Amino acid sequence: MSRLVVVSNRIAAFKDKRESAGGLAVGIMDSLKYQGGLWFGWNGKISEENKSLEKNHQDNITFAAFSLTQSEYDQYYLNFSNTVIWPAFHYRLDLVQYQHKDYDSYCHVNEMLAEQLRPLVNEDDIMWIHDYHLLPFAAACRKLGMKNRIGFFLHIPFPTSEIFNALPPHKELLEKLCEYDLLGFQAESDRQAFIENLSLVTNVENLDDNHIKAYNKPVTARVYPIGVEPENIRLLAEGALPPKLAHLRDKMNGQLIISVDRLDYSKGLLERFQAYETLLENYPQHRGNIRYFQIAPTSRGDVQAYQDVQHELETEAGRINGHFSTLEWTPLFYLNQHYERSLLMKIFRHCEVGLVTPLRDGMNLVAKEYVASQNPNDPGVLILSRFAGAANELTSALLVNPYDRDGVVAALDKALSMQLEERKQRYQEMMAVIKKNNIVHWCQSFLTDLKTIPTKNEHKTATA
Ligand code: GDG
Repeated sequence: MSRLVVVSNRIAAFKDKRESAGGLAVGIMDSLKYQGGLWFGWNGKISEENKSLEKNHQDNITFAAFSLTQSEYDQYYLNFSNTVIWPAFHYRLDLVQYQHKDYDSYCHVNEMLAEQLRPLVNEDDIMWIHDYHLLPFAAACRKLGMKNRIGFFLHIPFPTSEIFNALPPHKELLEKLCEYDLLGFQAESDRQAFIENLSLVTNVENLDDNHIKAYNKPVTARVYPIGVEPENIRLLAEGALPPKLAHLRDKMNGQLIISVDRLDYSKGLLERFQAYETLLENYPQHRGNIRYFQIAPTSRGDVQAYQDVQHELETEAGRINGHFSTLEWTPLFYLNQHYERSLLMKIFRHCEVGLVTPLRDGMNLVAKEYVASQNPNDPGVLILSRFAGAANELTSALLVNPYDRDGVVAALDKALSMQLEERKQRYQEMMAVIKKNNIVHWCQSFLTDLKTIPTKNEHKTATA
């Protein structure tokens, strides 16, 4: 059996326990264990001298981690990946700061990584590359003569042409993406946006539904909505709350609203705080009876736009609490901290409403985790942004437009007063999808396609 080689910006630490790793890391690790293989990624360290790979072997998997120099970290990671691609792909051109030298570094790092990886890859290995830091990775591998089957999964949205065209290297990026054999997207809208962008810059031949030919290269572009591990989440969520928290929950009468996000401007945290404020303003019957918990661990704290949103949230949380708090009641708990995964799932289960309102999101796993954590006999209600990929599957959530404050407020009021029958019905409909499209299904369908689609080489031979 051919081995699987996974390449991602960050590598899961080989010592990560299964219970504490997120679903994505678990899904990939399970595929690697089954097939045997290699996980290649950044160890999160910055080092000027040490360019040798940090290697570990465990459970049939070799972990090979590289470090970045300070200038690679600044230009490839902070600037081009996180101050150009991330904001643009989340429709925030106002936050894009493009410089040629950052794009050059981005391509250079991709080439350097391909060179480091090449000696570790066998001819018949299949390669699965993850996310927006590595758009040109297959092109870099092809330049080195590597003929392996290479697939790519984009975890974030793919923007429409009005946005994508604003990126100076947009044509080059599209051509480089066509060096992959398989391109995976979270949602049909992302796949369509990619094809539309491609059609504007080159001739695209439709071979059949998902197979196209562009720049004379065959590419398969398909949708694979990422999932979670519902059974594992259920087990974590069912466990007892730590005693202090259980005591706190008992003391807190009334209903709880929970949101969990990396602290990121794409998640719509500020708009959410404002919607909560309007709820308290317009529906005074909820005052004193509800509490909203926002867990938002700092993310990409070196990027200015992330520091800005963090300050804005602190100000807003203080202002809202200052306005509405009483001696007995605090309406909003803003927790800028990271919590253990197993605790998060328990917290989800104890909260009556899951409020997930990103302005734009590839999928949003929190929405699925919230539902999978619920007690089937007394489930909470999910409020979900229609701009999250998850909204395509979780159609029984209360779907909202996060830019429509009054709409979010009305959904909050509806969720807080929803009867058990309706909550159960919606929960069951969402669980059916979550169970079917779980993380194992996601890994397996991507890898089955990657192993079976005609590759660029086979296609050349067949058409020669
Ligand atoms: C990208 C795409 C796509 C959050 N806080 C804590 C914590 N988390 C966990 C959540 C969830 C994960 O992080 C976040 O996943 P999301 O999907 O919600 O969002 P991104 O991080 O932006 O992920 C996204 C995803 O890739 C997968 O393809 O869905 O659209 O943007 O699992 O639970 N985990 C722990 N402590 C925290 O404080 N342990």
